[in-house]
Amino acid sequence: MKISQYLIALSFALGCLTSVKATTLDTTFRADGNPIIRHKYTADPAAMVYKDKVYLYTGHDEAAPGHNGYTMHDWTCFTSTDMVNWTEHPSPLNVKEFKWAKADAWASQVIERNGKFYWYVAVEHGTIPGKAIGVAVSDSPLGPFKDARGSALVTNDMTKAVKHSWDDIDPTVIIDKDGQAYLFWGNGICYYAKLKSNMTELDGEIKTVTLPHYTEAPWVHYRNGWYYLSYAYEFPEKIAYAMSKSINGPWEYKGIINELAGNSNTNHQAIIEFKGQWYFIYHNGALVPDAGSFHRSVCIDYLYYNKDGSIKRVIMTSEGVKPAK
Ligand code: FUB
Repeated sequence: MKISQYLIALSFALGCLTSVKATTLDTTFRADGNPIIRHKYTADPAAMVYKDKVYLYTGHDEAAPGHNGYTMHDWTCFTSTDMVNWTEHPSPLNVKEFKWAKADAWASQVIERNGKFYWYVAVEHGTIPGKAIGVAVSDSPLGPFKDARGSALVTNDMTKAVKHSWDDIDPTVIIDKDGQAYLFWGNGICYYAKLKSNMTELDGEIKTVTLPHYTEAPWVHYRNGWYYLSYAYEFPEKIAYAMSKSINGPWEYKGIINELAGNSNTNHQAIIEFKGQWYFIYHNGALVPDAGSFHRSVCIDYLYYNKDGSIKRVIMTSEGVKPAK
């Protein structure tokens, strides 16, 4: 059996082992391995480290059992000081906050700038056919978050590189060392653009990055002189990545970092460093009774680098990670 087949089989095995457990809001719980959240279905993780705490924001899968599609109305927020003991906070953002949108609280990311927190989201636009990207802002990472513009930041009529209407999804934002912020996003093609320092307007043209078998879910991070652009590869999705010395490229494709995550067609990663350790945060379809592509669950495993800066393949585990010191 090849290593990739073994990992897929392992992932499916994990998917059969974990069942939903009840908890209440504002309670602290200890993650009992992967998936880390077992009282609801969570997807599309994005994580931010702020003042020695990890803020984990996720989508929320609420499809009726057997429904073959996404039902997603709001986003969730969990915090931790050690990656194992978590506190769930009341949902800080619902798609209803964006009056111009009509549905679909899809993938998102929160980033801090000058003491304000900006939450970039993908939603379905109410009047311009297709998906769109919005941005909400708050003085606290726990919210409440308010629509920062009263209109979409990116709409389907602004992007022409692919023909389908859901190419404007999965926003991720990075602020470069010189203070310039960049927004990356896209399904079927990876778009990127500069953001103005107010974080709520694009600054200049929308460009594209060519990446092999790019599907969606870009995430950009920086380490030791390298920029890393990870993304969902093929469909069903693995996670692959490219590296560059500049955020404007050229990007060199480096390979797969995570195999199919088990019982879910999609995968969606966040990569963070916390207390000297790197983490790979993703989702799978491992949580019964409704486990699957529309009932996903967030997991965390370690991420390691080689000496040349390339990333080692992630080993998905049922045990998850140990408390960070
Ligand atoms: O959760 C809805 C969509 O599925 C996300 O936007 C994609 O990244 C995929 O995970």
